[in-house]
Amino acid sequence: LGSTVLGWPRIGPRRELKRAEEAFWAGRTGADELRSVAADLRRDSWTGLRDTGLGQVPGNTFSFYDHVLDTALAVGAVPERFAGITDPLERLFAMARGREGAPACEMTKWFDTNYHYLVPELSSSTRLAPADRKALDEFREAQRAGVVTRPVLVGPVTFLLLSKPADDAPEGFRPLDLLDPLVEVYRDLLAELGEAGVGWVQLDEPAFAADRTKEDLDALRRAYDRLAAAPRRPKVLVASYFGELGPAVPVLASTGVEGLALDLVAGASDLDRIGEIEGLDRKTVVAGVVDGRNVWRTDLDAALAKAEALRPVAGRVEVSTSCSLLHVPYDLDAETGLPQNVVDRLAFARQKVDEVVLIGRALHEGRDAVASEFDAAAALAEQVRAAAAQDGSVRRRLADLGPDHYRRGAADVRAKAQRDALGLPQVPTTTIGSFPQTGQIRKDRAAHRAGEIDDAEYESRMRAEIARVVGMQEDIGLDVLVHGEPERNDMVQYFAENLDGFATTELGWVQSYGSRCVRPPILHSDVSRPRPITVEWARYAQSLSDKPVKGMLTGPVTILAWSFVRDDQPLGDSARQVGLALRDEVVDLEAAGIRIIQVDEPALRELLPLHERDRQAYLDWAVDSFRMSTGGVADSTQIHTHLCYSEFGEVVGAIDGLDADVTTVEAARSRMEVLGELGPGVPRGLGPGVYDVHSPEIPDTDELTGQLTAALRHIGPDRLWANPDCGLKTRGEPETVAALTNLVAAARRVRES
Ligand code: THG
Ligand code: ZN
Repeated sequence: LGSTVLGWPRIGPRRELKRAEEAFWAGRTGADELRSVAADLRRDSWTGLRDTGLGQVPGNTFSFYDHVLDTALAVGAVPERFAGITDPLERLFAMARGREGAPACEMTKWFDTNYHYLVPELSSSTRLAPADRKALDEFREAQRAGVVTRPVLVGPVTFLLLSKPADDAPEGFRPLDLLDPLVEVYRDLLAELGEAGVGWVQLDEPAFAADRTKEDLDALRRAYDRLAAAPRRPKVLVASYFGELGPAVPVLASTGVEGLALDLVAGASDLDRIGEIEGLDRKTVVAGVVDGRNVWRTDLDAALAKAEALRPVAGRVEVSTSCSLLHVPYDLDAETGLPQNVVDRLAFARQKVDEVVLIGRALHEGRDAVASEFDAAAALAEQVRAAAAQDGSVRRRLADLGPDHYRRGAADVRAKAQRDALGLPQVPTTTIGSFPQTGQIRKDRAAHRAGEIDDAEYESRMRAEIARVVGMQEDIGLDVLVHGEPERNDMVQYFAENLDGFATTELGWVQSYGSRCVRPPILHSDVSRPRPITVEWARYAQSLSDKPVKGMLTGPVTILAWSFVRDDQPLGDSARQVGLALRDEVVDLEAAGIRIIQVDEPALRELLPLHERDRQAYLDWAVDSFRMSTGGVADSTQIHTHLCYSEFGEVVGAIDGLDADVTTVEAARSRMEVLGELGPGVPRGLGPGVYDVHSPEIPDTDELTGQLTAALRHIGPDRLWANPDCGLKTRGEPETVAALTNLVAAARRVRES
């Protein structure tokens, strides 16, 4: 096996795959061109990884969209509505993106990362069978390029645990019911790979890093006992990541698989009990000691010590990343604008591979063989540590905060003060914040970034756009306006660029879903706000209207959830620092005459820890940091928040805890069912989104009136708000105007009745 990495990014160092796919989808290019870009990317990945000196290169890490979708296609789990599409590429993209009469598969978050996968749909009638041969084809393709790879597939148990019952599945059907037939399919796939000369295959079972039932563990044992007994199979490496494996370690150790990969970054506690586990002495244990989720350089000696700790118990030890490198940018060397003291602390995917190779050599050849590299890395780390200054004033301010800083007046007292101050009608109409980003706005922002237009020119163009958007909202007749956010590229990146303690990258793209990428900012130091960020834009927008214009901010949890965060202090401490910086902004907005301030937390639920035992502590600091950011305003100032989902489950209590005066959520697709959950639990203003902004269809007034009327069955007219279910950034302008006009008409009808 040798030193290795569990996976590799696929979008291309310059987002080549994204460009090729979007050109193909738009009909500008054909499938051959797309396939050829993909083949080049695969070849470059394989040869590039081989040339680093890794002992083994992972295969099948490429994907046109998503590796869970690829696995569904490999085992024949194609929902009925796509079964008629014969062209494989067309079918893949139809499942991912939908087509006329066949809506796309649901997309959801890959564990606690910012990657999204497509949810397989299974039913008792799903005929599982080996279908496409992507893993095999790519193994052969790599072989032709001179590289022997270890094909990676999602393991059968995780595949089932991530699947959902198809709409037509019989009552009581559970995906896990298909374990035996699915394992038979994997046996066939393994046999094909074995016959083609594959030495090792990697089956990923990250579902076991979350809390699992005894039944799940039994399924794991049953699956791998059966797979281990398969004829003509390659050696099997079962990989888990994103946390400790806990009780799954002895289960896997007792099966006949040859290898086990452990995440010793997020799941280092697995080492505590490793000595008691029987059967590991017959296995290769892959020590995931280089963090695949974050961008910091590895403490090489500490990582080596973890790998060494496995030596007495494991048959053989190899070194790897904690998880696939899908979650980090390609190459630090491509960044030219980062400060040197930050660069000295960073490692992106390519740099992490070099670290794996070094630690692997230290493990097998002795530290002396790589002493100069280890010592140089340690010296640099020491130098960085010595130079790192804590921001004393931030820390003092945080230490001085008392309970009053987190607390506002009683909700009913605030409601009365706000009624008097704002004079809004019943069922007020508003939007979530962003308005369509026209091509011109994007061009203006790019020209400003490139220095082609100066600050004054940029500001005047953005002001013109704000004036246009405010005028448009006045014409439509909305009650609470927004400035439209033309100056923002992304709701997290924008704040990171304007706060001290964050760095932002030029090429640090990470796949979010399909062809969509984000550049997560890097939180490297204590956070503070050098100067007001949004205040002048908000003041200007408010000067144009007598109606309240909302101030718009991104909340501390979301800023952290969509950034690379510090690993030298608890996340809660970083959240409080961001919360304090936002508090200054909120207070300044109020002083500038802004009467309604929205602090969005769409990622509140995303960051929920995988293990139940960690959740309350998370929710406590999440709520605290939000309340700190909003706790500095008068009772008459109205605080809004927006959450991008409609199933609240374990976060209902926390949403109540945020104590926002108005909460807007997604609800259109669930026909207001969400109000059953939130209505009683959150006794303040509520804006259940009445139409789905992700669809280009224009909702008519009757339909919107129906949604509002349905909402009124759950909450009173004094608490209900009328709004779309998310920001309008990705919509076109004509449809936006039409939809909002109907929304205003619907709200008027409801008021009259
Ligand atoms: N911002 C950030 N992270 C996010 C989201 C976000 N993570 C979760 C969720 N939203 C992911 N959704 C998206 C939606 C659209 C895009 C990316 C993630 C997107 N990206 C552009 C692209 O790939 O072309 C690039 C955007 C840019 O120029 O910065 O469209 O909203 N931080
Ligand atoms: Zn939203």
